[in-house]
Amino acid sequence: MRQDVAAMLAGASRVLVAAHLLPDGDALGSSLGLMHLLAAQGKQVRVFSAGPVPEEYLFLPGMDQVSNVLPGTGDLDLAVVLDCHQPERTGQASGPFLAKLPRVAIIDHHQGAVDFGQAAWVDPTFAATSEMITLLAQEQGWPITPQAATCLFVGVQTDTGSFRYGNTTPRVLRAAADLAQAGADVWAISQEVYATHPKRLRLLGRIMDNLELSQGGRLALSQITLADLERLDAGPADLEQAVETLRLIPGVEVSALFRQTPKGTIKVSMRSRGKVDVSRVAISLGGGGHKSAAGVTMEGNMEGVRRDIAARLRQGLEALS
Ligand SMILES: [Mn+2]
Repeated sequence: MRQDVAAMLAGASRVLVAAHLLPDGDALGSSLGLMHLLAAQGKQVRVFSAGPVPEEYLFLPGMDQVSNVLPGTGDLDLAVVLDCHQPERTGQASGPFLAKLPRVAIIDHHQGAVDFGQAAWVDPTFAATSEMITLLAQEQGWPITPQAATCLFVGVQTDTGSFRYGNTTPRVLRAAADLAQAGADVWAISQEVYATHPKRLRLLGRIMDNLELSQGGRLALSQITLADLERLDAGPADLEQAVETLRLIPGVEVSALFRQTPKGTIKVSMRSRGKVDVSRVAISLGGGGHKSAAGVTMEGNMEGVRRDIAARLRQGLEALS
C-alpha cells in the first residue's frame, strides 16, 4: 500500500528508478519526476530505461541522467518500479536483476495481480503513475520543484490524452493544476510533446489506407508492416497517436492496430470507447492494460492474429447488444 511504499522510500538513500520498455510520457515523466523529488530529499537516485526514448520526451529535465546501464546491486538500497508491475516489463536484463534485489517498491496504475516487490501501491483508479507520485509528494510534504512539476505534468497530460479520456477525473485535473502552480509551463510542454512529425502523418496515411470497418462501423482494424515502418524510418513510438485516431472515428466502439515486429511477432494495440473491456482480451492472451487501452504481443502471421483478435472483439461487441 501507499504507506509501505512511502516508508520504504523514506528509509532508502541509494535508489534505482525503472519503468517499462517502450517508455511513454508517463513512464518517463514519473521516473524523472520521482528522481527530482528524491534528489531534493538528499537521496542518490539513478534512472534506468532499457529502450530508446521517443524524441518528444528528450526535453524533459534530467533526461541526460537516464541510463540504459544497470548499476551493481551493492550500489543500491532500493529499486522503485514505475508504471508497470512485472519485472520483465522493464527489460530483458533488468527484469532478472530487479527480481533478485531484496527491496523493490512498485507504484503503478495498471490492472492485474501483483506478485512482485516488497511494497506495492497499485491502483487502477489513478489516471497516471505521475498522478500517484504527485499525491505522494504532497502527502509527504516534499517540495515540488519546477523540474519535477514539468516531468509529472507530462505524465498526467499524456496518459489522459491531454485531459480528454474517460480517466480524466477531478482528482487528476487538480493534480495537473497543482503541477502548473508548481512551475510546469503548459504551453511550452505541449509544443514539445505534440509537435507534428511528418513521418507520423505519413504513417497515419498508410494506416488509414489499410483501415477496415466492420460490425456496422463499430469495429475498426488496421495494420502496419515492418516494411512500412522501415520505409518511413518510423518506430513503435510513432504509432501512439495513430491508435488513438482509429478510436476517434465516429461510430467506432473498439479499434485494434496490428504491427509486425522485428522478431516476427505481431503486436496488437487495442482501444475501446469505454463499453467493451479490451484489457480482458489482452490479459487472456498474456498481455495487459486498462479497460479502454490494452495490448498484447502474439506469435503467428498477420492474417491469423488479425482473425483471432477480430473474433474476440466482435464477441465483446455482440455482448453489448
Ligand atoms: Mn501510465
